[in-house]
Order: sequence, then structure tokens, then C-alpha cells
Amino acid sequence: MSTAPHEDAPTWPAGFAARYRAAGHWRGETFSGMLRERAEAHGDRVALIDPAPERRAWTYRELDERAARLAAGFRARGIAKGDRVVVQLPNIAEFAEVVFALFRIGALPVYALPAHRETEIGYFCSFAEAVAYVIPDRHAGFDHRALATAVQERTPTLKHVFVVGDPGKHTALSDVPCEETAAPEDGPEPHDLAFLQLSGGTTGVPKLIPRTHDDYIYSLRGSNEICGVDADTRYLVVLPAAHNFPMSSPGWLGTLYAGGTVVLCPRPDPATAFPLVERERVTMTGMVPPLALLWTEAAPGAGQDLSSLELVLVGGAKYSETAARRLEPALGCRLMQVFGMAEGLVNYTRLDDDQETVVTTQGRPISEDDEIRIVDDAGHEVAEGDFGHLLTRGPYTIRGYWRAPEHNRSAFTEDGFYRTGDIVRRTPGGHLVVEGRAKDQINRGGEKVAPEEIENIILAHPAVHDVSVVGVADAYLGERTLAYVILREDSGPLGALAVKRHVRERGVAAYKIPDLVEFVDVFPQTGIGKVSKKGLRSESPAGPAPSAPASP
Ligand code: OOB
Repeated sequence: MSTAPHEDAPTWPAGFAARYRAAGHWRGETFSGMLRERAEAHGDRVALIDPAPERRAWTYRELDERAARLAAGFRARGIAKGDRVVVQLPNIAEFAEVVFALFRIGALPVYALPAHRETEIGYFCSFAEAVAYVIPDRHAGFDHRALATAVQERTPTLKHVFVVGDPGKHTALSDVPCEETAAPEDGPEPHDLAFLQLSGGTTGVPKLIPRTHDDYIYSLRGSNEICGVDADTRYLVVLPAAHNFPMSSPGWLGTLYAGGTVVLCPRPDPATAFPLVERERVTMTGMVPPLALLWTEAAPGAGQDLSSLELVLVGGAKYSETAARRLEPALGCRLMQVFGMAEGLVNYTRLDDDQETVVTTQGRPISEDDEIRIVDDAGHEVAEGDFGHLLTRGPYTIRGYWRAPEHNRSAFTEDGFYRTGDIVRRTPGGHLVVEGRAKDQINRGGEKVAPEEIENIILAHPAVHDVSVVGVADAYLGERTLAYVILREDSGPLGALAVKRHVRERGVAAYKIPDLVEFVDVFPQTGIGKVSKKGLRSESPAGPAPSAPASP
């Protein structure tokens, strides 16, 4: 028997749910309840600062009232509990307003990234049968309204497009709120789904990750305790707010949970972020390794006062030991490594870990109830200290993707462990070290690319006979993408730029466009006749990418 938060996704068996409740992990909280409580306890404290184009600071009371009015407006437009709403907003205050409004109704935000384009958005809207899509008018030079129109034309469920800014032919978000703010009677229960997060993905299309109020709030509480987040924390959101890392590790939701202040950063570069750190007295932030490298290099000569910074979390991709050693002296703050995944499990080094542990490991799990298994290709536990496939199960790790029963059979073990696809080893102190990856995914500086998705797009080019997309080592990003292309015999010449243009024109996020394209006559073959990506990797000009043993 299960506690069934939603019929569309497997959930924790009743015995586990009871255990997690008894242990005090799941405390019966919801996101809307949490915001309401904070607004009642300290309504005048600043919850959110959005610096651009002119500085806006919303108190907890204001954020709660705005979310309540917007929720009422959404409901008046027919958005109901369980409905899916694709939210694609940059780091602006409306992001929090919209998602807390949806939480209040029990409608599920589907967190798209600002970089996503028509292919991804069209897929999220149709697969999730979304009833609404929330966008900025323009962002980073791109007009989201035209994309919304195109997606709406082919998505029958998509009744509403809400726009922050000039709505064009759609609806202005600012026209939605109602004065009637009574909470809906059928609001969400703590064990209900709160939202759908996106998986990095190893297949042709990203999977949706169903997270409940109870489980996600537990991960916030656990992260806050480990990172020392409290009401005095001022957390800068430099990565896209929709990503799991800046959202919950401990991120902006963790900061709001603690009654602290969230500062939204419109762009992550030092020229934008450092003045904000100085002006808003930012104490904490989180970023991917390439950005940490940029900050480390820029800080010493930047001329800004970064002395308010106490802690920088770095994760999302492997952070080199050399780079890790340089961060603390350059930024004058503590470093914490974080190895997490939107599916659940998050590991942190600890504030009281010694320096060697902080720079050489990716941390240990949040919870004593996070179960970790490190197994060989046959699924047997390896000897302590050896590396193997990381499997995990616990109070905030999902038991299955949303509406993906077939994929779930291979992505999870029969007894509910998630196969992370990561190759790790455990140190005697219990910390994990990420040694590589078994999944077919490229980690481009923290941005995850599923080769299959890009291969499918390139294959659609009439001149292309076959293609294999692989990761190649890169000093800055960790990995870059390389597409090996075999042309049709009868096709004319095709340049690398034409291949890249083809991918761009299919409307995908720019970070998925191959960095390099090479034309070859044959791929290396394995014994079973499949394209050997491992062979391709070791042949690639920039040297081999991280290890890629076979899946268990
Ligand atoms: C975070 O989440 P996702 O879902 O974008 O990606 C998860 C995957 C992991 O399975 C692993 O392959 C990789 O990203 N990863 C790391 C890492 N942190 C994540 N690989 C090596 N070293 C690390 N420190 O990326 C994410 C979610 C929450 C917090 C932090 C990162």
C-alpha cells in the first residue's frame, strides 16, 4: 500500500512514510502554510529583493498577500488543484509570487529553465497537459510571447498564457490578481505533490520529477541546518531560480523557510553579482564550478566589498580540487561542496569538516535516513572504499518519475532505490567522492545534456546518415559537447556551422547546441555492433571525458 500523493507517480510505501513521519522528517507542512506562518510571525521582514530594473523589496506579508491575490485570480480563471502550469521565468520577484500562488491552490508548477525553447516547452506543455504557461515578455533578447503562441496553437489543453510585462495577445500577469483572497477549501495536503521538477535526463526527452510538500520541505530544513541558514541569511540566487540547486540547497526556498532574505541576481557574472553582494550584504550563495572559477578569478581585483559573504556552495558538476583550494582565499568566505540531484539526494561537506575533506570530497547526505548503496555492474555492494554505482533511497528521494512507468522500471530498483547513474566511492569518514558517470549524459558545467535528444535532432537533417554526441574534457566547463556526424553518401558537403544552425532552428536551449562538430566516415563499433561512445570519447581531440563504465 502506498500513501498515494498522486496517481501519476509511484510514492513511498506506507511503512516508509510512517517511519519518516515518526522520525520527524515529514512534519505535515505545506509551502502555502509555511509562507502564511512566516508572514504572521514576522510580516515586516524583507523576504525578497529584486534589484532590476528598479529595486523592489517585498516583505513576507507582501509576498503572502500577493500570492493569495494571484491564487484567487488563477482560480477565477479555472486553474484548480492538481492542474499543471509551466513556469518559465528568470530570476525576478514574480517567480516566487507565481509559484506560491500555485502552491496555495495545489496546482503544480512545472519548472522550465529560461533557456528552454519551443521543443522543450512544447513537450512540457503537452506531456504535462498544462493548462497555463507563465513567461516574461522578453528575456535575454528572446521574445517568449511568440514561442507561447506557437506552443498554444498545438497544445489543446493550454488555455492560458500569462506574461510578466507587455502581454501582446496574451494575458498580463498583473491583470490576474483578485481582491478576494480566502484560501481555497480544497488546498494541498502535505503529502500531495507540490511541483514537477525537470530531470537532467539521459533519454530523448526530460523526465518530470514529482516532489511533495513534505519531502521537499524536509530537504530544506535539513539543508538549512547544515548550511547554517537562519533569519539573518541573505541568499543570492545567481543560478536560474528554477533549478533545484538554487531553489533548495539551501537556496531561495530554504532561505524563505528560515525567514531570511532572498536577493535575486539577474545575471551570474561578477560584474552584475559583486555590486549586489556589496549593496545587499549577501551572506550566502550557490553556483556551478565554472562560475565559481570566474568569481575566484575576478574577486581579488574587483574593488567590491565582498566581506559579507560567509558561505559559497559549489556543485552541480565535479569541482576540481585545485579550483576548490583557491576559492576561500579569493572570496574570503567558507566553501561547501554540494552533490545533489533534482530526484532527491543531496550531499554536503560540513561547516566543521577539515579543509582537505571540503576540497577533496562532495560531501555526505543530509539525512541519517538517506540510504546509500555503492554497487558493481552486477548490482553487488563493492568493498568499502571501492568505487561503484550510486543507488539511493530516502525521505526526500522520489520513488519514480511522473507518468513514466516503463522508464521507472529501469531507473529504480525493485526495492525502490534510485539509480543515480553516478560512479562514487565513500571515504572512511563517510563522504562521497564522485569519480565519474555511468549514465548517457553530458555535464556541461552543471547543465545536463542528454546526447540522445541532440542526436535525434541532428538525425532529422536530410544530409545526415548517423550521429553520435559525446562529451569531451574542457578545462573551463568540465565537459563540452561534440557531435560526430556521418553524412549520407549522396549528400553534398555540410559544414559544422550548418549542423549547429539546424539544432538551433529546431528550437532547443542554446546550451544543447553542440560545441564541436566533426565529420567522420565510421564510428568505432563494440562487439554488439552499437556505437561505442567510450571509444569516441578516447579518440576525441580534447582528451577523454570522465569515466563511463556500463550501467548495472
Ligand atoms: C544538480 O541536480 P541535477 O538534477 O541537475 O543533476 C544531478 C546530477 C548528479 O546525478 C550528478 O551526475 C551531477 O548532476 N552532479 C555532480 C555534482 N552535483 C551534481 N557531479 C559531480 N560533483 C557534484 N558536486 O546538479 C544539483 C541539485 C541539487 C544541488 C546541487 C546540484
